[in-house]
Amino acid sequence: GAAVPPQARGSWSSFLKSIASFNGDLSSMTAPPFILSTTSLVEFSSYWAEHPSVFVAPAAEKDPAKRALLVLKWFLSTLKQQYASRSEKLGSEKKPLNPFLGELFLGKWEDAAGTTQLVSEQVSHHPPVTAYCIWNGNAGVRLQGYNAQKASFSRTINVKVSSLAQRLQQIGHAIYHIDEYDEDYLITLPSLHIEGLITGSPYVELNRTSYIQSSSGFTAKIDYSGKGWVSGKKNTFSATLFPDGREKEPLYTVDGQWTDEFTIKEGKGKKVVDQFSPKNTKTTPLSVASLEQQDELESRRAWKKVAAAITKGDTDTAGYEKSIIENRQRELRKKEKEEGREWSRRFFSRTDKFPMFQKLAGKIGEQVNDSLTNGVWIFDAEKASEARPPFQKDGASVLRAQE
Ligand code: 0T9
Repeated sequence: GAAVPPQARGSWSSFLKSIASFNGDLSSMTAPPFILSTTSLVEFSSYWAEHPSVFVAPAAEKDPAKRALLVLKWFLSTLKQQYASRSEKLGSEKKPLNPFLGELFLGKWEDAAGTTQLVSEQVSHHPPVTAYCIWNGNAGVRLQGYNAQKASFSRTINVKVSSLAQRLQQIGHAIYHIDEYDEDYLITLPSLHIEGLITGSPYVELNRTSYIQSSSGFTAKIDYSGKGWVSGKKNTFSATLFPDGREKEPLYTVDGQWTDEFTIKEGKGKKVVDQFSPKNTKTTPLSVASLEQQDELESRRAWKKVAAAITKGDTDTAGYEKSIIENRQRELRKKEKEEGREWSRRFFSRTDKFPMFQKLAGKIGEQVNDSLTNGVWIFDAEKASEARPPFQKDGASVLRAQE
């Protein structure tokens, strides 16, 4: 494989052997240094709003069906950032840093859409679960969600192709809320698999189906497919938006590639009404506080030394610095256990009731599976308002960045 550095070939093939026989989770395996990323998984929540004006657009639409369409358009517009941006930037998917419990990633986007704010917190370490809330106060929209991944391995041996892929089911969900219409959209997450493992240049492909269910009576169904054996383009999807229960009568159809461009058509697909090009649309950079101004639990500050060592290719120092973080975490857990308490999450709370979720999930046959995510997590505005700076006392909608 061309992507594996010559000196790493041995370690890559033993890594592959270990994961294939272990049949388990890549995130828990020790991977060779060349495939390590300096970014923690807690940062991935920011992919939901890298086009802030697309994120807030639904709030300005008066027609309920068109509003649901704009929510679908925004969701589709996030896929390239979510699933292909690292491969594009780094040449392949890399193994993210595994966040510690309580790790935070805070930031904001400032652009034509005003200020859009992000709070992401690692709410569980075993299993790893990230919760997030993203909101824009001017527009009155808020996205909150939490997620974990469940892994399994598949091996396909074909006459020409021998492949090893990791399949990941995403557990958890997101809810997009619009204040003006008091409307909620339940977003389920696509399954994915990681290909390119044999050649050492892993990348993500999406598969199966995901949904967006609105409280206003619309369902969006998105079917994903990749480059098939014979034909088909990579990163392909086909989506329909229909009134609940009337799948055969779509109001809109969206087709294309989530990395390239897609077209929105009316009804079963005649008249083009809109299009979007993830490929040609610039993202707004997220601003985060400088390292000195960050809280100790903020990701980039906490992982600073590990990241610097990875960048230098200094595996020993990276391992040493990582063990300092891990030992500290072990001590904290031990102390909590002795004192009979739990780590208190800064922005999220565990809940056993989430009526809106239950209501919308029922319509698309989804279930809450809290056993895989160590609970169901919701943004806790009260906690957020009590949190230390940069969170101000005057309510959760006011998150000011430090000057
Ligand atoms: C939520 C997203 C998720 C996180 C990542 C599977 C994966 C960790 C989870 C699902 C985001 O909203 C969307 C995008 C990409 C997903 C990651 C891709 C990936 O490879 C990792 C896993 C855990 C690995 O690190 C595999 C290691 C492999 C690249 C080489 C050994």
